[in-house]
Amino acid sequence: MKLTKILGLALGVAMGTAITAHAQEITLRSADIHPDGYPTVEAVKFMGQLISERTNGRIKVQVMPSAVLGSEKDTIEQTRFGVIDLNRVNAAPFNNLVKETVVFGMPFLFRSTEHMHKTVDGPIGDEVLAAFQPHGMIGLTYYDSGARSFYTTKKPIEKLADLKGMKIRVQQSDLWISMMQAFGANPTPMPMGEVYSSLETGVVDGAENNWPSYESARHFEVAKNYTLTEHSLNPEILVMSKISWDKLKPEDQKIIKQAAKESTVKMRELWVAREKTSEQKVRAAGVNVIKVDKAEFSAAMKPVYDKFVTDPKLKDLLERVQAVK
Ligand code: BDP
Repeated sequence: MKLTKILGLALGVAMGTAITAHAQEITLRSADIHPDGYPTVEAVKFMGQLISERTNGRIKVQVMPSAVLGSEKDTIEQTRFGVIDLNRVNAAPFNNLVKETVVFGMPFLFRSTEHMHKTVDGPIGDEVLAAFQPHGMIGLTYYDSGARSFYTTKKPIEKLADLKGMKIRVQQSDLWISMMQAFGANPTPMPMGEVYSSLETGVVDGAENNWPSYESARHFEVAKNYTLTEHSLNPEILVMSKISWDKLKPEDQKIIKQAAKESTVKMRELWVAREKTSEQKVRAAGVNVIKVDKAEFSAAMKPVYDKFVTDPKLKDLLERVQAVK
């Protein structure tokens, strides 16, 4: 073996798992808790194809779906340490670390999907992506996540008062814990992977999510009442480890950033279709879909805004989001 090859190999090992033995070829591992076929997973695969084409196969993306790399909270840490290169996570598990992400999760903030798209596609979206950098991550792009609504195992939620004292699973975020308290519920934070059995065994009385996650994770089998509160349009965020990013040449960084943005367009098409098929599937399975007076739920959210948007910078960010037409 030539000395240069030995050196190359040693370098590859020293630089971590992402760099393969052939010094020029890079495989970026991307985490997702959703399975193959879910729009977020397929969008990152699509991004990988674009990157591979545009680098003549030098850089590839390998999506590791179904939480094989761990829960979202764990994969965020691994991403910061460069163990995972790319990570597609909902904005909520970033809340405690990257304060700016709190704004997008605020209940009943976005008036519509268009409002959310306009916000994340514009300068505000870029500003929040840039806020990841001091925390060891590069914010690449946003994906849709529809609207989140409640679902319960026994008692259906027909009005705000029904939530009183109910044990509701939430994502691991202080904002989401407070939101559930403001709804009158008893929040139980846990990773997505534990929700099915927690619903089944009665550890929680309910949870909340969009149609595709409710269907894909099969929560509809054990929680058959779906109440259309649509309390948050919190988007998904695709990030890259800053450690992995810094190993790349500026031209390759540009290719990745561009491919990520293009994958958002693809993702939105996949999302619209999946929302429909997921809704049809759970309705066909006999789920009890309940309409509510959303104003009543929204009016209960003032304490959440008072508690989480105190910092003048966040207040300004929130007001700018509200002003997006
Ligand atoms: C789904 C998000 C996923 C979250 C999950 C959850 O796509 O990133 O992990 O909700 O509630 O909608 O944990």
